[in-house]
Amino acid sequence: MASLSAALGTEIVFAGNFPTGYVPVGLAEQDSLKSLGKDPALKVLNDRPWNVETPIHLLDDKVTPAEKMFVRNNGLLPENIDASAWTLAVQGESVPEEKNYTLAELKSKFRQYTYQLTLECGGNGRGEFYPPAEGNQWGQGAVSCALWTGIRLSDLLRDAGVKKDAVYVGYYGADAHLSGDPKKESISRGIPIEKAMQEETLIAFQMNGKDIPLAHGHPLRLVAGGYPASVSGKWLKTIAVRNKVHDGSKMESPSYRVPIEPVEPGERTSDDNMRIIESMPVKSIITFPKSGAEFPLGRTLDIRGHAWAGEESVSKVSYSIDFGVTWQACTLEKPVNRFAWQHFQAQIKFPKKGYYEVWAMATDDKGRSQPMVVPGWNPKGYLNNACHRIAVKVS
Ligand SMILES: Nc1nc2c(c(=O)[nH]1)N[C@H]1C(S)=C(S)[C@@H](COP(=O)(O)O)O[C@H]1N2
Ligand SMILES: [Mo]
Repeated sequence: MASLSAALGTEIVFAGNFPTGYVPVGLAEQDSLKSLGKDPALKVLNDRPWNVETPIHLLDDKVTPAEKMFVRNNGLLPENIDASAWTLAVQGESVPEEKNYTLAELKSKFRQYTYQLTLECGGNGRGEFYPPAEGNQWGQGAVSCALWTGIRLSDLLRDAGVKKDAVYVGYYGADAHLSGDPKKESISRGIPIEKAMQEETLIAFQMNGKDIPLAHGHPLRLVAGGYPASVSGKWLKTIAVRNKVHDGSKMESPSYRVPIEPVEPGERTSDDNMRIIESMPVKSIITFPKSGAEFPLGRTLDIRGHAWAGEESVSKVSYSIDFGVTWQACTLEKPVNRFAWQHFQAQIKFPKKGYYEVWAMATDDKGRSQPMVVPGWNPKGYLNNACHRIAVKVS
């Protein structure tokens, strides 16, 4: 009992009431975060499958470190991965014949590239929809922007040969379905052939200069920035070049689809009124200070954060301290490469003591801005890009 208290950093007040062998929830969460290589301040939304969210103030780094990267699994984390025996198959109707590559071949045969790529879960922000949409109730922390190193998917496809009728590229990973049934896929999504052919679409084997961590797809992962992160298949085993829209698990409606014509909150809609999400919408987060910051009147507050806009770039970020009535421009950096998030900052002076909120609003290069309120309700709660806001107390 003393060691449990020590591990929790405080006395367990009703420890005498424990059933034998009981593991306090507080410790179980710490242990699981540690086993995933995560910062103990990340939030476990679900442990079967693993869904772990990053508090926004921990996304302050320009390049998201592994220990602060959110985890979104649909199935079971693969075990006993042997990278030295790993192979990738390229198959499907639109290749002349199936071709297999060892991981070592992929690394030696093709040129390697490194890009910083924003990966945002399509359901990021779901928790703000009302009535609640089914699924993990994410806050706004299911986003990352790490450095990914690998080969271009386009180089691999050219090597394997792609027929003229190719329209889509699907992935299959090594993670088992939650039921353990080997005939079921946990998730098998994909991207249009044009997205597959983009320079920045990678078959990656490194993240932030090291082997990809297990939770993020070791030893091989498809990475396609700007699209919902669900298309970036982890533990990649197979690439399927399809002559029709890929039909793997979670490609069907309503998964990763949104209504074409708006629907009443809480209402279902027909499958013909649903489209597959491609580019993610414009969005921004204030990563410093942490919401709830308090500081003395007369000082300026330096805020900073990141903004991204799916396949577009961000042209402007503004902030408001008066609940959206007036807006001032932030300083905005260019992305290090296409599909990387952009950093913004501003120095804010407050007129008097009291409670404020700082709101941030990004605009993409097509002139589209983030909405101040939660956007169109949809059955699965995707694409909530409402302005992020933090509380500030000037005393
Ligand atoms: N094989 C496989 N790939 C996957 C998933 C999965 O469950 N299995 N989840 C997808 C979803 S929905 C998201 S949001 C991202 C999460 O990436 P991360 O866990 O590396 O942050 O991985 C995607 N790739
Ligand atoms: Mo996701």
